Amino acid sequence: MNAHVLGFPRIGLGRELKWTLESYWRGEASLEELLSTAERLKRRHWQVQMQAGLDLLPVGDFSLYDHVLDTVAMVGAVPERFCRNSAETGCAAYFAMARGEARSSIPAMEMTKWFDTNYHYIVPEFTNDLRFRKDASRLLQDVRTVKELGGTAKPVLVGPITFLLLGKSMDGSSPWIHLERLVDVYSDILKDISGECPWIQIDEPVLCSDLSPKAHQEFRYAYESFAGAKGHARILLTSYFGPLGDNLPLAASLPVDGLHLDLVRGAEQLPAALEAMPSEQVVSLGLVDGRNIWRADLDAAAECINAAKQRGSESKIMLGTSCSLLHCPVDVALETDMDPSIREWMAFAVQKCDEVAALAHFAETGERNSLFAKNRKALQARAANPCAVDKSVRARVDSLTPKHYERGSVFAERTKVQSVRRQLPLFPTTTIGSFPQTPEIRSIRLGHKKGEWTTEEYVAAMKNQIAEAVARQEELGLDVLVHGEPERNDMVEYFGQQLNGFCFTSQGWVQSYGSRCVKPPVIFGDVSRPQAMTVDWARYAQSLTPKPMKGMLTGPVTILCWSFVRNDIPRSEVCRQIALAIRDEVLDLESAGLSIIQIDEAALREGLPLRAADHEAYLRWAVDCFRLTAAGVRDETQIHSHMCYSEFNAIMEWIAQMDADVISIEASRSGMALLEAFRAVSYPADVGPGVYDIHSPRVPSEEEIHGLLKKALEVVAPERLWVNPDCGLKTRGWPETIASLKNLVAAAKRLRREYT
Ligand code: THG
Ligand code: ZN
Repeated sequence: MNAHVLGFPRIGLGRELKWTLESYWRGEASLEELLSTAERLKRRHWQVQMQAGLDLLPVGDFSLYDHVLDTVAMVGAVPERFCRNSAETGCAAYFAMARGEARSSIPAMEMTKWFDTNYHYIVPEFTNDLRFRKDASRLLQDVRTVKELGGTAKPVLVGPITFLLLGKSMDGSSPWIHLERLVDVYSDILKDISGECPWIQIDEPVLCSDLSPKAHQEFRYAYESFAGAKGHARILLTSYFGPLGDNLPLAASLPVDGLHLDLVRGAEQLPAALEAMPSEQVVSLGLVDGRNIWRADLDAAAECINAAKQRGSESKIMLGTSCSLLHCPVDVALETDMDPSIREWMAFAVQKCDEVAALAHFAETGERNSLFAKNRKALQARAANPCAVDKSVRARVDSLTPKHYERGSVFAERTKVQSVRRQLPLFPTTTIGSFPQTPEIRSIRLGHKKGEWTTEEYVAAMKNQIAEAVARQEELGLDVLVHGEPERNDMVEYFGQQLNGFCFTSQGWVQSYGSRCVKPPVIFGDVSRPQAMTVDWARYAQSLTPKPMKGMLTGPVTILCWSFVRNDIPRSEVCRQIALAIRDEVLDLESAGLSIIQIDEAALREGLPLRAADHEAYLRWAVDCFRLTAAGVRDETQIHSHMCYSEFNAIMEWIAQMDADVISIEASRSGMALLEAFRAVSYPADVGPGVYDIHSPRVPSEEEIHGLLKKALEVVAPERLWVNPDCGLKTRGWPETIASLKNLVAAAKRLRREYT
């Protein structure tokens, strides 16, 4: 029986990778120190898996920054701008691709969300003249290390079709023109490693998305080529993040030795898949959820194993996680502060290895070991927990009527009575919400958390920070101000900490991109709001200035997407509960005198299902939940929203249906291209297309911002256009923030002169 995980979290139990990377980037740690930390982490992770009793150890799942970027490096698909300085190879070029090269102002490669997760990958860039060159040295080295440790290595590669479909063409040429050469490079790599490994895992999560006939054809070409290159090794083709659906006939007919199925999100596909797969092919059952933190229902998983066994010999089965464990935290044993009765319901990466091993043992012997009993007991306790159900919350959701989702009047009417508009100039300037989270701010929050600061001291220190941020904005001449969010660690965690139904890990870090991590809250019970969450800070900030201050909230869909969510009721139901809690906060802010309230839905696009056929159902409830939070206010109150990532052209109609008065979006990196979508649906309300990229410390010139605004005006009417950066500024420093905002205000002023 082959038991395996598709990948292990790489950030480390104590986020060692993060600390070493950041100190290396600051020039404090040497390359040797960085690499030795990486080596230590890899070995530790293999050891954890060996101790759990897993047979195949993934190699190549670890990365110093991102596994898609590793693939770029492995196949030599390095964009031209990083090749000029031939002295800079290896790590320097690698990190230049990830983070840009400040000295020579070479911009980084773009990053975007990995399917519908909160993880970001580096987007491969394709040009007509791109050349490939194999570099599999790291992979080979790791294979050898695993051998030394006494394990069996299973190299993990991002598949060529997924690689091409995730990349972007920089010159209009089709990425498919590279397939043949790319397949040659992969074949070469397979030849290098096939002698050393019984199995090679090739990840093609795009198999769980809508594929064109062209993609189907290219799949066949690639995997038929690999069949000739793999030697004695066997190829495990993995699908994950959903069922194969209409790609099942394709996947089951490719000449691969094994096929991995996500049986957490695609539980229902098992019978059809078993039917479709050739009898000699191995099925890898992805039964342990790689994306959530709940203990597995091992008895239910055992049913699937029994069904798969009926197909014949048990050697035709592998046991695994649904997807890589990259998306879950490392070890629940560290959570010593958590209510132990709730902690009992959870399994992080280390515990999931044990679950996979227990299932493999069952598949082999028919025996349910002690972990089965343990999980059964925990699941029963969880189901019976009184905290999971709050009758008043359920009743409130049940009593909702269509009018709870409707503002008093349509935008055209509201805009006439929104007094804040009379106060604002043409092209009003604002920021998205957060200002730099300085070391000082972090240390104030930490001091308070540790009890070193009294609450009074903490509040006073935070008020100072807010006052400073307000003063800076007034000095800059911004029109609509924000308080800067110094009190917030994370835009989701902050709200979760104040809501019922949530609990928190202290070490449950999950990689977001590079060295950056998030610590998603856990939603285990019905959600409600015991008291106001942001009103005191907002009221204080407004009291400091005659200019309008925005009340800043995170929307329900984003809170949902960036949490670990209970799996005993539908996500849409959880989202509606959150929406009601935020709605109450919106109304409290309004009563406190805030005339503008921003409800961010940074993650709305990311939550979009991978299959177009599922889009409408999701968008219906997601947009409804946003409307539910906003619809209680008077016409006079202006509702703003912000969304990250620009790829939402396809869902513009739905964005219009959110019915916000002002929406700000990321746009600078696409040179305002996405605004065309706003024209296409004749978007009725105000738009603030981001005029500079906050992901880089680069200061945009007034000229450049002015140019982007002129471009925006080709699509957006002057009286509808706002001026703001792409996103919040929490990861930036003050010097570049001030310099950039100065130019932003100057560009807006120049435009005003031109228009009056
Ligand atoms: N919160 C959550 N998810 C997110 C974002 C967020 N996903 C998308 C986007 N924003 C990702 N961006 C970031 C930016 C910065 C950080 C994490 C994700 C970050 N993290 C700190 C770190 O790794 O040092 C830890 C956070 C902390 O100090 O509390 O800086 O905003 N949920
Ligand atoms: Zn954003």
